[in-house]
Amino acid sequence: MSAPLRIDVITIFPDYLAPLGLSLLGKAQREGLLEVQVHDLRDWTHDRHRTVDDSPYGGGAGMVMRPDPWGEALDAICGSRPGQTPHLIVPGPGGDPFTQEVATELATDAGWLVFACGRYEGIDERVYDEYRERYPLSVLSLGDYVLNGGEVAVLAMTEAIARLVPGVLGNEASLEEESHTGGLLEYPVYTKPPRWRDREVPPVLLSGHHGQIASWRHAQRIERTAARRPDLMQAYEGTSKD
Ligand code: JDK
Repeated sequence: MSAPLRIDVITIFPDYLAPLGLSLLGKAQREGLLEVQVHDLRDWTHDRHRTVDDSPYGGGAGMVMRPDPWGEALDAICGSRPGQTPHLIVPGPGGDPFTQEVATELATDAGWLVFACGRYEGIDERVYDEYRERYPLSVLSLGDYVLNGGEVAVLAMTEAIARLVPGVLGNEASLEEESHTGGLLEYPVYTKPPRWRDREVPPVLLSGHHGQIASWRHAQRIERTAARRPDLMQAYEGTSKD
């Protein structure tokens, strides 16, 4: 067995990350395929109120995370494994898009990921400047909407990355099939009963004609992609697969 994927998360809301211990990711941790450690940023403050934020220089609404607790936390955590280098990931609404391709790269290339969860209006820019010089650092966005902090983004990214680690999904055939998606949306799926509230399963799926089933599914994928994702459809037509 290969070395486990190691994930550290730094947050002011450690309880927010509790779901990482559930379901498939919890099982992967118990099986030693994955190691997740969640850290409270306030453990690296020194004042009575464990302050992590202050008002923005230059004015404006809201608060900004101070660089000093982040510096101490990142030095301690990123330096905790001699001879190993983490890939730092900071979720942010202005980051590069987090895509399946990025998930695959992070699951494959990096053995150690450190996620830094901002809150308020974000983290003092000097933290990015400092740690970009020391480690590979990616600012990544889940999508074009504004969350209240990085925690939900870390849950989504961690799930997308960890399920790509060999042995975590528990069904390598599903991943195999996923890697052949070829830029189209998925076909609809059905199971028993064959009639539910007067709604029939498409008869071709009950026919046993594997060739016809495959072409019906392909046609469904084209139809859905054209209707819902013109961006993907254009790219697909560009590849001249059809
Ligand atoms: C991390 C703090 C909240 C609120 C400023 C941004 C344009 C200016 C940050 N995909 C995605 N969406 N949201 C996040 C994310 C939000 C975060 C943090 C990740 C840390 N916040 C926040 C407001 C602003 N505002 C939109 C105008 C910045 C990731």
